[in-house]
Amino acid sequence: MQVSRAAVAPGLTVAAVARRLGVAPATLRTWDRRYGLGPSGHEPGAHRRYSAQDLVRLEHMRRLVIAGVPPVDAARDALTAVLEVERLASVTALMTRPTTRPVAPDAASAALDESSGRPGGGQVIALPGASAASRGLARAALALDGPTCSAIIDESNEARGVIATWNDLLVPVLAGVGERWRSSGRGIEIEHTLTGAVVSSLSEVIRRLKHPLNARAVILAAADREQHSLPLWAVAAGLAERRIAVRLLNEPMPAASLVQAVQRIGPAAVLVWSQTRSTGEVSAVASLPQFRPTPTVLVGGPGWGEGLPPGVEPVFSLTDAVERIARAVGE
Ligand code: B12
Repeated sequence: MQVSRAAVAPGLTVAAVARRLGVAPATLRTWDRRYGLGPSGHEPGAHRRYSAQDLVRLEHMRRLVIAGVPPVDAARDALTAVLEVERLASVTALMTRPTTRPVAPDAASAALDESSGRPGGGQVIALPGASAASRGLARAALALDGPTCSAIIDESNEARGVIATWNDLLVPVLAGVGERWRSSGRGIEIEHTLTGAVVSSLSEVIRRLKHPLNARAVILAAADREQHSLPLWAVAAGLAERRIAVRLLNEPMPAASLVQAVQRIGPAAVLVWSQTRSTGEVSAVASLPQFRPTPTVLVGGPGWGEGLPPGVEPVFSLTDAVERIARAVGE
């Protein structure tokens, strides 16, 4: 569709578009030169001004490139896509808003910068052997682009299910981001972006479960002082796909509160996650198998050491956890 130029005049400069999209001005010039994604109404001698329609196209291009689509294909799509009226309206509103600080211009430019000839611009998350989707997700996380991260995860959940999404798309990126932090001490903001997107996408799967099959409850809990909880979200979503509902206690759970929760709810299964050695306290789970009716008590994560108490069993993967819990509730 076309938009009246008068409605959006005078349009945005290269610098303003670059700030709004979080890409380098040089990248915009490259996209213009190589793919014809420049200001559509540009007249010789006049200043270059981007219209709302141009901005929607560029935003589309940026999303595709971050998602791992080769720029030449992304540009073809951006030039031929039919632009939605609502999108155009919201971008037109964006253009009239006072300029705000860009979202992580450095990271976004680094992720998208073609002009340097160096994808990633030196700011990369190492993902040896990872899929194109994982690389796209890492780029979006590096650009602190939560909505694009969620869109990539949602798409994979839809197409391949939660377990494959977790194992093949998410684990490599989480490990890569963690490794980047370990080796450089940098990137907590990337971990937070990714965490938000993972939780939002997995919540969506969990929310869709309307009529669970399990009569008895399942409790998934983070260990005491444990802030890592993403694997619990993955288990909850994996079980939701099997129509099994859970009580998810994803914040650090003091040992006494966990005991009270199990006593009160009487679950068929309990899974406690510990990511780090400092939180894998076996005494916190020792009394759980003694409640009646006896729950299946499972612990998962690298935080648990040797010597688990009687009646407490380790699980080693998402598939393992989902299968064991499904069996415990009789599904
Ligand atoms: C996201 C993240 C965070 C987020 C957590 C948000 C949330 N709500 O979960 C935030 C930013 C809060 C955070 C904080 C911290 N984090 Co952190 N974090 C991570 C990161 C990137 C992913 C965590 C995750 O979900 N892992 C799950 C999967 C991806 O990884 P995995 O457990 O290694 O997977 C193995 C097994 O568990 C199994 N597996 C995989 N999936 C599943 C699923 C199930 C159900 C089962 C049973 C098994 C299983 O297979 C894998 C191969 O063996 C990791 C990196 C990493 N490699 O894990 C660091 C990491 C865990 N964090 C780390 C650290 C040090 C911290 C902090 C102490 C410091 C910091 N970086 O800020 C703080 C404080 C944490 C605390 N007190 O609890 C270290 C831990 C080092 C250690 N061994 O003790 C890691 C490993 C980063 C690193 N490489 O150094 N973190």
